[in-house]
Amino acid sequence: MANINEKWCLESDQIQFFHDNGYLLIRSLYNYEEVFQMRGQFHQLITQTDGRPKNMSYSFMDPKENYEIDPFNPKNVQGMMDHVLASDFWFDHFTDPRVVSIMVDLLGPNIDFHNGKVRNKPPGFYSDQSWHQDWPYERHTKPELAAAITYLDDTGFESGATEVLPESHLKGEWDTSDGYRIPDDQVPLEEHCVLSANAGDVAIVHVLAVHRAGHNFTNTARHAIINEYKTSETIDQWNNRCAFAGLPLARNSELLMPRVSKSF
Ligand SMILES: O=C(O)CCC(=O)C(=O)O
Repeated sequence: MANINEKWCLESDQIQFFHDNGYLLIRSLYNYEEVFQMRGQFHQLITQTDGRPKNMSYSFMDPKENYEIDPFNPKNVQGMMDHVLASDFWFDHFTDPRVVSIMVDLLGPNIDFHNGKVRNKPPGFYSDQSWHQDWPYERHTKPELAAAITYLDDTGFESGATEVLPESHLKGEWDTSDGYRIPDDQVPLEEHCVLSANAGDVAIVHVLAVHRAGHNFTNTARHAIINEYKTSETIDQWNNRCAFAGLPLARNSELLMPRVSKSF
């Protein structure tokens, strides 16, 4: 359990790696007990889908032929928007001092929340979002945003690991086929990197980094939470109406949010 004063400082080589490559995989940010608790809370989130705040939304994946339903995710929940409204636990998750201080290290001293969502890969999940940058989905005056992907399961290549193209964030906005998708032939496959993650790892992805979700060829669902953060200096041009959008989380490198449920 972390308190407001407990910052997580990245090593200088981790900060440099993020600036050079546009992503960073942080191993075991959450320990075994924290992952156990988070998975319990997450199980409630994806099984108790009724009676939630109206602004929260769920999407469900049709069961895939030749794949089993994972009993942990019996409704095949594929995605959620604004899960941060679900409870104090999830509020404390996106305001976790460790994650906010990581964003201070990587983006700058003044950090706001951008939005929160769930991205699952049920058995047989096929990722049709393709290679993309998050930028066209969340335009601002400056590309000073990053996503923190918290993995709740071990997620390897066969099971839908996130894939990234190192250094792609240094090349500005990439051409797309439809405003969002970057054609496969623009992304040199020998250069991309598979982020094989363990439960409790967190990947940070720069808003301009070219990346994609992998497919899940296994009978076990993979679950992840994506919270996004921005500097206070960059101004929303996308019309962000997501829950807690723009909530100030750090100013002059000082963290602002108290713990609510004392879970993180
Ligand atoms: O789920 C993943 O592995 C990546 C998700 C992603 O690319 C996105 O939501 O923009």
